[in-house]
Amino acid sequence: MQEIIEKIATCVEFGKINRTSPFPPEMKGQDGADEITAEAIKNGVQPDVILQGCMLGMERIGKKFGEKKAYVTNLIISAEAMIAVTNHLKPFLESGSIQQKGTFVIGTVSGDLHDIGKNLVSMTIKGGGFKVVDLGVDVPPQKFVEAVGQHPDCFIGLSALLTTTMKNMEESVKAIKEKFPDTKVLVGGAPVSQNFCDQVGADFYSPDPQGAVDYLKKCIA
Ligand code: B1M
Repeated sequence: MQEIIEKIATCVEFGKINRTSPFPPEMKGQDGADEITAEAIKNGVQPDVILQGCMLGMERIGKKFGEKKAYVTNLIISAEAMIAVTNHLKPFLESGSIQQKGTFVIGTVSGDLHDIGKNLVSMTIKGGGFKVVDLGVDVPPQKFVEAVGQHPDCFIGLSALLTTTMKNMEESVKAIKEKFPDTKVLVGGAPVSQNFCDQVGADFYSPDPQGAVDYLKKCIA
C-alpha cells in the first residue's frame, strides 16, 4: 500500500498528470497520476488510500512553495495531476443512495480560487445521499444568501484555503445568519479550525469531507 501512496504522491508533487505529460523531464514516458490511479482502482486499492497519496503530494509541493523552492506553475500542474486522480474517484465517492436526504450548497469563499478540497467535499456529500448545489469558487457572501432563498432548507458549506480569505468566510457566515439564522453553516479548509468556527458563529467545523457528511446525517436524523 505504501508503494502506491508514494507513486501517487510523486506524480502529484511533480505534476506528472499522465504518460504524455512533459513534466518532470526525468519521468518522460512513464505512467502518470492518471494511469497509476486507473491501475490501482483495477487492483482494488481503496479510494481513501489513493487520496492519502494525493494529500501527501500536495503537502510536499505546498511546503516547497512556502519555502520558495517552487512556483505557482508547479502548484498548477500539481493541481492538474490531483484532478486526474479525483476524476477516477468521482464514481466511488458519489455512489451513495438516491439524493433525497436534503440539499447542501457549497462554495469556496470570495477571493479564493482553490477548489480541489471543495470538490472532494461535494462528491463525498453527494455520496452520502444529499443533493449538492456547487456555487464554484470566489463566491461572494450575497450569493450564498441568495442560494438559501432558493433552497430554503439547505445546509451551507464554506471552503477557504487562504488565511487572507478567512475574513470573507466570516463575512459569508454573518450575511447568511443575518437573513437566515436557522440555516446550518459548515466551514472547512486547511487554515480553518474549530476555534475559528466558534469565533465566526458557524455551526460546524470539519477538517475533512467525512466529518461534514456525518454532521449532516446527524442533523436530519
Ligand atoms: Co495555493 N496556496 N495559492 N494554489 N495552494 C496554498 C493554500 C498555500 C498553503 C501554499 C503555501 O504557501 N504553502 C498558500 C496559502 C498560504 C496562506 O494563506 N497561509 C497558497 C497561496 C499563497 C496561493 C496563491 C496566493 C499563490 C500566488 O498566486 N502567489 C494563489 C491564490 C489564488 C487564489 O485563490 N486567489 C494560489 C493558487 C493556487 C493554484 C490555483 C495554483 C492551486 C489551486 C488549484 C485548484 O484548487 N484548482 C493551488 C494549490 C494546488 C495549493 C496547494 C499546494 C494545495 C491545495 C489543495 O488542493 N490541497 C496548497 C498547499 C497545501 O495545501 N499544502 C496551496 C488538496 C485538497 C484536497 O486539500 O483543499 O485542504 P484541501 O481540502 C481538504 C480539507 O481542507 C477539507 O477537505 C479536503 C479533503 O481532505 N476541506 C473541507 C476543504 N474544504 C472544506 C469544507 C468543509 C469541510 C472540509 O465543509 C464545508
